[in-house]
Amino acid sequence: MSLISTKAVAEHASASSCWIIVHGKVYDVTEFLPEHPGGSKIILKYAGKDATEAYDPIHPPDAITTHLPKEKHLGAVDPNTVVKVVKELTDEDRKHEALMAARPSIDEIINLHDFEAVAKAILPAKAWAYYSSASDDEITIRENRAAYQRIWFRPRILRDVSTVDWSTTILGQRSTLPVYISATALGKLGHPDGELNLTRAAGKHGVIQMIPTLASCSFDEIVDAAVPGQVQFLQLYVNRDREITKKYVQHAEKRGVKGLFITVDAPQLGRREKDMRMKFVDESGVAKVQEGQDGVKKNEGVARAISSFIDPSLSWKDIPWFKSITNMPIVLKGVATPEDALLAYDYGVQGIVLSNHGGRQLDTARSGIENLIEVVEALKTRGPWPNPKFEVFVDGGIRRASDVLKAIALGAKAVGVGRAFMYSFCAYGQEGVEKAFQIFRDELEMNMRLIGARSIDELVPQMVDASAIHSHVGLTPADNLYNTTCTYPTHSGVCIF
Ligand code: 173
Repeated sequence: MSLISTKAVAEHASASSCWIIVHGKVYDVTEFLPEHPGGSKIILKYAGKDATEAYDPIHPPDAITTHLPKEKHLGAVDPNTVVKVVKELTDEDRKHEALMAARPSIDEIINLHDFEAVAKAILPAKAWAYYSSASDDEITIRENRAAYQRIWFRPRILRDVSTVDWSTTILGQRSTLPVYISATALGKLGHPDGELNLTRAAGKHGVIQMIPTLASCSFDEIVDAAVPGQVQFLQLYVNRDREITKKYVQHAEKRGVKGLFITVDAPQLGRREKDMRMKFVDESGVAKVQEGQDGVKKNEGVARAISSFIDPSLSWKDIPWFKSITNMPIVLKGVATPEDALLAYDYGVQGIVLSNHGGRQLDTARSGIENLIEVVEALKTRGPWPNPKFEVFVDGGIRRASDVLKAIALGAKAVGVGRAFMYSFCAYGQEGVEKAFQIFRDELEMNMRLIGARSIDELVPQMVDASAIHSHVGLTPADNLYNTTCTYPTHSGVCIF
């Protein structure tokens, strides 16, 4: 195929004929304009030009090649016609650079909340809004923290805790921590290497990463970045076109993925209002007046705009089909009741994640840790507990090893952490994620000694008092250590928290 000059591309710079360049390839997106989930306006901004930089944080590299019909793939750009332009820094880029330079040194980070505070300070407003937002009044996201504070320890003493071991297995795979990296979408909004920060850190430290369907990096990039023997799971959003899902799942299995986590709590995405408001604020922070003009619904933030492929008709009837297309263990992510936990068990999947999607879906849904207690009781009706054939995981709000230990004492096999790891790489890249693992290790060692548990299987329900867990009103202590009690390090005399 002959090469296409940038001049030829520039001739197609309108809605009636719109060509764009992504990663050195030219695409005719004219007919796709009205279908683009993010609206036509954003594409038209790059009509006749190279759109790679805008494309990259939001789409995996293969999104355009898989979604645009082959005949619209026009060919490669003639590299001799490409004028290298030095990228002009926007005000936002400059601000981000200055804030990154003013970050506290990573040595000053001592707990996982600190990463969040730095991420909040340094992230572009859109990225922070997307990552931190939760649905409606954000009651559930707060409850995810508060619930752990309604559980108290009953520590045992004099048990010779000179050595403690927190390693475990998750779906039969070794893990150095009783914590896995849960899926979070769009990693490049927060760091140019996106999810690869997690992969690299996880490979180095023997932690399991769950690869998100909606990662900014492509699935293959993430698998390619793993070291030999590194364990990865896949989080799955089920496509309306089941052939696409089948291919994706089977490709993942072929590439060595060891577990399939099907998200079951998002037939429609929750309204994350922080994210929704961002849509209509332009770079200068001024609200746009003619909102909705480009076909993007007013109430759609980044996530909703790219989630239309998710199939709301997904049902229990699909489970046998999933079992027929893969031999990977299947885990349902987003279970919230004992009724559904028992259905999952009876449908023969290998586990469940008790999750409310980080508070981003149904607001005032209960926390995973609260549901765990009822779910374990229900599962005991199906045979001896713990059941080697069925693992229960919990995610949402976990920021401390003490949270992890509470969940395990109450019957969780391991816990998922999403945002905290993401914030650690937004703030400090791979090194940040490694530091987050180190914080977990330090806290696990200390807490296990103080509880009197030398290994994960010595964590038993008698070590916690969860009698207040169902009490949703009253004097739940605010999680305000990081707001009021401690003072944050200053850098160059400026406290950025
Ligand atoms: O929570 C999310 O933001 C999420 O799961 C998602 C779903 C679809 C598109 C992007 C993100």
